[in-house]
Amino acid sequence: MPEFATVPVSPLRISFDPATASVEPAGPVLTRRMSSLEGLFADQGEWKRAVEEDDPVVYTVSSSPVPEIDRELPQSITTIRPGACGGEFYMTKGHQHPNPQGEIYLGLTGVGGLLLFDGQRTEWIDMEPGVIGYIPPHWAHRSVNVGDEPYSFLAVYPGCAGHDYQWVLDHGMGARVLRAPSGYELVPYNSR
Ligand code: S6P
Ligand code: ZN
Repeated sequence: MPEFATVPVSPLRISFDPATASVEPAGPVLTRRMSSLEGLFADQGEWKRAVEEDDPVVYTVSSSPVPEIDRELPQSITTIRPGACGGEFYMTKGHQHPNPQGEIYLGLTGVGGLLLFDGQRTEWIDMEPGVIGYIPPHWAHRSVNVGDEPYSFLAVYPGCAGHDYQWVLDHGMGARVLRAPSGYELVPYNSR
């Protein structure tokens, strides 16, 4: 018998309902409203106005019951609502994994993008249903909904990876994703 650090999870069949952005069987569900994205949108005045008006939900993260522990491979489905704040598309907070590990995303519904930043280089991967975006170790990552319907994707990552949100507050993401006549445009992070 192999030795497990903790009690192992049983094999699972997990289904996703795009209409409710939920998974079954369900694990933790995280709802991020505008107020939890302080300091991330360039237009802080517009961010404050949105928080005071109705503090809209920007995204949800529905996790399976697989825990974030060593040797396990947790999964979650993020659904970002359509919208923008000061012309900047709705997005996730963004983070780096302090225990550097690769991660994969699979586009499920809508259109969005995966913004990656390693402290020097910025990369952008267009995401749509059926596209796999690969996040190498050490790259901070943020997801953005650039469409007019919910954008959802599956994330699969090692349970030992951890999440560092302060790194993005300290270093930015290299670029911002703005509404543009052609759909969207990437501009340098500190240009606004
Ligand atoms: C976890 C993975 C995703 C994000 C989710 C929300 O490693 O990258 O499940 O947690 O998309 O983004 P954030 O930046 O708020 O954690
Ligand atoms: Zn991640």
